[in-house]
Amino acid sequence: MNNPGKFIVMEGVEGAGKSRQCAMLVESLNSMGYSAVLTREPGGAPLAEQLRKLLLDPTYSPDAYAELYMYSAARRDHLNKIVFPALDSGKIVVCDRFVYSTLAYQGYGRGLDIEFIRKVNAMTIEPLKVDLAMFIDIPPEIGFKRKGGADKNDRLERESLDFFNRVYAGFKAMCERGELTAIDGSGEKERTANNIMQAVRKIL
Ligand code: Z5A
Repeated sequence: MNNPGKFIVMEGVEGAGKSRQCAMLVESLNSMGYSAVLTREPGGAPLAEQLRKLLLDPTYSPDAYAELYMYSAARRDHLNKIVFPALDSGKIVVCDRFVYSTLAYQGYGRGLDIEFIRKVNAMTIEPLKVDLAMFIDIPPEIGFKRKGGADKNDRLERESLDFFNRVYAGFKAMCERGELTAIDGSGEKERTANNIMQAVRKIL
């Protein structure tokens, strides 16, 4: 798919500042005269948001394969309902988390085979092309400190620091492979936003 629009992804561990940075980026792009929209995964569309609630609810305990397929189902619905139409109309879509989170959490974190996840991801997003995928680099301990600790009502945030360190290592491995562009997220929000804009300008 040769998008008339652009598809930009922001990844990071909990508390890296993704949500804040995605909102700041969309605001900056719109003030520069582009037409940019903000969305997120899991979620972003009505059915996908319902799946998000189920995925984060500590009542349930899906195994890694069940998680993989639920995130993928939410993703396909989100792409069909929100992302493809926006890209077709020439918009810049900024997405808070995407397929790299599946590799990091279900692959490096939960231990599913990375190449298998890559195949599922490729089939799920067909024919989308990602224009830029960034990773806000903050280690998990700092992310949780920024948030004032993990949210115990969130099924995933109940996981051990060991799990989040594996997730972080997975994101770093994707940066080394050139799949993700690393953004230093250790400074003030404005500094991180400047680093992000430098990367985004290259694809505009
Ligand atoms: N997941 C998965 O397993 N597989 C998948 O395929 C996908 C997702 C797509 C939900 O994600 C969960 O789904 C997530 C991965 C999994 N699991 N967990 N755990 P989410 O994106 O909804 O949840 P989150 O990652 O936990 O988001 P978050 O905690 O809101 O983090 P954030 O968006 O990166 O941060 P933020 O809300 O913008 O900022 C957090 C705090 O830090 C806030 O108080 C800010 O004011 C502060 N902050 C931000 N920037 C700074 C700087 N620069 N300095 C100081 N303080 C700052």
